[in-house]
Amino acid sequence: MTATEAALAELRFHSGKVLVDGEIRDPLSGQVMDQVFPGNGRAVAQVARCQAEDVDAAVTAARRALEVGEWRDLSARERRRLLLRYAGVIEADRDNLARLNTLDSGVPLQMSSSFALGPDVVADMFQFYAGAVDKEIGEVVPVYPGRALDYTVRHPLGVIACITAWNAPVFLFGAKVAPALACGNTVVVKPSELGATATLRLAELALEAGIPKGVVNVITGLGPECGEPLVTHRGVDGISFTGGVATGRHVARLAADGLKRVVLELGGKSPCLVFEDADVDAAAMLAAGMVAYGMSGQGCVCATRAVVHESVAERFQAQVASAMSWMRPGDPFDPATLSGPIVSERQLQRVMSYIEKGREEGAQVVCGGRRLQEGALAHGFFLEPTLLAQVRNHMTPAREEIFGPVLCALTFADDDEAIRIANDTDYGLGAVIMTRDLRRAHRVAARIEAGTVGINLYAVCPTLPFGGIKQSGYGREGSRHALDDYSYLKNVYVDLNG
Ligand code: TXE
Repeated sequence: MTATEAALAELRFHSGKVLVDGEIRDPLSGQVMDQVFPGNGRAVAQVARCQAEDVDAAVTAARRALEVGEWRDLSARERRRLLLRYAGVIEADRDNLARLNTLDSGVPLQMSSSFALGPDVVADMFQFYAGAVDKEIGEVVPVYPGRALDYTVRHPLGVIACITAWNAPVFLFGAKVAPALACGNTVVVKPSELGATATLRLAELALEAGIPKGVVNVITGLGPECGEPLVTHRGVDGISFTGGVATGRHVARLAADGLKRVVLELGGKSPCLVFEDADVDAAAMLAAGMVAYGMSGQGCVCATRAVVHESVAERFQAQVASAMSWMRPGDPFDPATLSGPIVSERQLQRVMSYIEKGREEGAQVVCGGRRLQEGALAHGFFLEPTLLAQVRNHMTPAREEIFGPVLCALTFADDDEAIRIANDTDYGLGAVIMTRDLRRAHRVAARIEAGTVGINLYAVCPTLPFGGIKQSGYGREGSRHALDDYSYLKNVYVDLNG
């Protein structure tokens, strides 16, 4: 029995359901579709195929929950207490949630259980924002010419639509729902149609924690049938979206009609700059790890362009190829597996087409590039981690987000050229600078156009603001800055004359 077969025999989850107004039930549409597990290509669950009527039911429930005030009008102490309790039940369910994250995304269990991506960091997000609830302090503002007192307060936006992608269902739920709830909003979460079991479980845990029904709702389905009616619904006040650029742009356009507040997290083409004084072995390990380990490059902030000083390029490439050779994909439920499959056959074909395009445009495939179909991997969507060398920044694999285990290696001659290549992209999510020279590190960091810059490493932590510029989107997740995206500022003027 494979690790996946053993896990599937044991795992219990909601299949083909929605969670609306505290009730886990069939969709009103009566329609479901298969959820295919990327590790074996088989249907392992069903996903409810919601239509406009389900969207309406979920938004109505969220609006009702907002307006009765059971959540919005709670005292800071009480909301903090419930969010901390929510964090506690997420922690208690961590092993189950990690497995559901693997089931929904194909991300190996080791990564689904890690602090970078798994239930622990989501529990931490709820703790972090629970702590923020009673520290939201307004301002007293000087005002003239009359005698007056003027102060500011923050209010929730209302009902937030949280639309998430398939690559990190548990993490993305926390990144959006924790700050939204902390501000007093209610939410309708729409996870990717590729896998919804973890999202349903997280919403169920909100009920177990004592969060009132209707505050957290989950509907599922396809973008045009379920996502669009959600974005355009009159009862939705704000949208927090993670997904591809084309979809994000479309969502922003639809939201513009209702002038709704939007947060967009749209991925990237992040560079990893390796200077001649860097620890080249560490740089190679980091670069290989970001595309080959764990999510197999299906992470928005993965540095997929290695921009390497020409004097160390050969050594860097050899080390990357060596690291990739032992980061080979395997059964996602095997706790020893470091690297997983691509999420779907369609996405696998897309990734392979980028490798082919790179070859045609003059890149050299140093290692990988082949679909893995041996033994237990036969029916899954597995691809060897791939290093493309001799890549120039105008080539297609260097310009477009591949979202697979493919690293493009480019070279530079001096710092100015490195920065020029790093910034010559439509995206602006992240960048890593590998150097032992602190002055250079800060000098370069100041000139990089990206929402996050890592010097010798990246980290994900609820205390850090995360988000992009340019085509990577706008708004910030994590940190106290996320609270601004889920609330509005009210100014209160008090006349003191008379
Ligand atoms: O994402 P989509 P896909 C990138 C990555 C990937 C590409 C396509 O390059 O190859 O996007 O991935 C919902 N109105 N990223 O097709 O379509 C959809 O149901 C409202 C980067 O999976 O953007 C899902 O819940 N919603 C990214 C969510 O949008 C709509 C993570 C994302 O799906 C909709 C994932 C519509 N018209 C992919 N159409 C990152 N930022 O990390 C779809 N959706």
